[in-house]
Amino acid sequence: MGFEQAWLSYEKREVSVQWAGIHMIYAEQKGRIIEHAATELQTAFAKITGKEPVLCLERPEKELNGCILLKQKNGLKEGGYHLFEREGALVIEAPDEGGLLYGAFELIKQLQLGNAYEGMDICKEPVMPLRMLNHWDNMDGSIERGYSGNSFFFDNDEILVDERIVTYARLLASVGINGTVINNVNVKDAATWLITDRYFEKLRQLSEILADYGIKLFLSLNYAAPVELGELDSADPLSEEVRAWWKERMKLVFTQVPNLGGFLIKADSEGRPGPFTYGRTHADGANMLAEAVEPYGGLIIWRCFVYNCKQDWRDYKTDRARSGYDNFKELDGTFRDNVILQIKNGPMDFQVREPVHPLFGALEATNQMLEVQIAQEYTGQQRHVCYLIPMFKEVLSFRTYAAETDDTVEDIVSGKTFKQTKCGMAAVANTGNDENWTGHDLAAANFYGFGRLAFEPSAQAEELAEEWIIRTFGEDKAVREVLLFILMNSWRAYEMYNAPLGIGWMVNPSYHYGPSVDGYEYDRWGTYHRADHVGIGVDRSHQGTGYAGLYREPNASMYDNPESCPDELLLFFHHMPYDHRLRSGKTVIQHIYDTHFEGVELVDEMVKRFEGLEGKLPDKAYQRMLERFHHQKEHSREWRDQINSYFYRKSGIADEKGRKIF
Ligand code: GCV
Repeated sequence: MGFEQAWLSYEKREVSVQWAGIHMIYAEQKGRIIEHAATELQTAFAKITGKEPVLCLERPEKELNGCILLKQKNGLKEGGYHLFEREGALVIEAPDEGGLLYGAFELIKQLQLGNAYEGMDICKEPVMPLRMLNHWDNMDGSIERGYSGNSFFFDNDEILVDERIVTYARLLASVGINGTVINNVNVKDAATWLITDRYFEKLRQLSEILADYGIKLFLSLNYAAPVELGELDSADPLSEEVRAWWKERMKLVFTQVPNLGGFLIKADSEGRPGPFTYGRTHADGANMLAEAVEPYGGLIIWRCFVYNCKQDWRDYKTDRARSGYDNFKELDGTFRDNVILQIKNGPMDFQVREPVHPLFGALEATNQMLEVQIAQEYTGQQRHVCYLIPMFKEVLSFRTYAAETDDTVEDIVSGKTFKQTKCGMAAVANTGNDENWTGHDLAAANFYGFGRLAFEPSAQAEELAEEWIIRTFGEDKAVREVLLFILMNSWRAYEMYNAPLGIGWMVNPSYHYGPSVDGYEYDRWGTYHRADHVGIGVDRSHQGTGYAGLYREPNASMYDNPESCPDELLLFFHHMPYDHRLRSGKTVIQHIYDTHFEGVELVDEMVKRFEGLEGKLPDKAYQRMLERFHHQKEHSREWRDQINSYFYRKSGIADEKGRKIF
């Protein structure tokens, strides 16, 4: 299938005389990444300004006006760059090749945004060391929770290496992403064989393309590989035989695929194998693998998404939200230095609203990474628009109180709080082989925004959205204003017509799409709302599951008390009567009715404004989005009516405003 270039389409635009005057690009040092930085600049300038600058092999003698100079120079941290104008030349200085590439993309961004050339002076360093995508692509070509077509990495149990991978690598590098895991964390069947010679050659080719853009290839690993590959009858992490097997295997893998960064592991989770089978801990499992990859500089990224998925809904004490903390807190400080624990943003599973995961701030002596999901599994599956960067900003700015200062989630995963260097942020990817990469064209703003945010978390959600709009669709003012309005209101709108006040999970089981209030209520997954005729919510206070107490003070007390618990999370932490007055002054039930009516009205407004863009956007993109907006309009009504009717029927309390409820 063909593919578009997203924000790297480099459409021709009106530019100032100075920008148009760029005629030469010179890189002082040579190298595979520098070479790509220079050719990317050449292509971008040629297409945008209409004049192709020459790539110069010799340093220009004096006339530097109109030149771009790339120069390796120490002083900034890895991946950092300084881009400035000097006597008419544009200079990019960076300590390494990756920094030069990021500087080149910064320069292209400045050109696309039409910013001033003269006096340009931008100096940036990546805040998070690891900025990764996690693909949940299966080797048969399907994608778990994929909403934009099939995989472009795999088909029919083969690895695809083609032009699309090059564009993929360029897109990643252009926003600062420096690592990618290409296969699903649920490693089964052929994927278990990725660490065998069946796939080495293709993996090596793929990793080389990525390395050209400063990106490390990672793989998800099957913890039980020694058994499932038929070589051993145990995967016990303390068995000498098993340990020796992994050492040998890793030697082979890293010799054949030298650019490999390491492995991501989902163990003892949702039916996947792990060390629990042998009565061992997650630290035993992770450390065994870490020891095996250590000689090659490899990393083991171990997920904390571990919980009992065979729960009894009648059991009010077991709390899935506690499980990550309960499984990993006591292991703090016992992991090897090349292990990173990867923690989802919330304790449940990427709901539209969750509190921040309590492991952040609890682990002090363990490398850790934040995992978010830009694949919109629970947030509209790339059929509804839901720009998630405002949510990620809230997560990153959450104070954990693990220290007196510098204690936010951002501080922790950027290594500031506990002085760590192996940390960062990963996003479950939202790409597939659809022509536009992300199904909904506006979902690409999450792809773009995630990378930019991991590199520069101080960037504002609105600023990133605006950049993405201009880079993708050009400078038209109406396009910018309307798309910005839509993106910036989209998460709020989705939350309004979704499950109320932080409770989550009112979706059709398995698919996780569309309303089903009791869909997960009498199930085994630990995901309940506990609604009856009097009230709704899960008691996670000290009288309930005790979950609120897992946070440090003052967060623990704040969440424990319904009076101080933020409204938007009230039902996550407390079981409340429908007539309880929120801090907003509304009752719980009236809040449910109001937000569901207003959420739909907001969608209507978004769609109305969008329709005004006909003729101003590329036709194909307009039509693709229009179709999705019409669906969202209908589907948000379905959400509104099912949720409102359910709670009206349960509570018997009428809407104060007398609107139609079924
Ligand atoms: C890859 C949720 C999803 C699963 C996913 C899992 C995980 O449960 O629904 O599809 O599996 O999270 O993060 O491992």
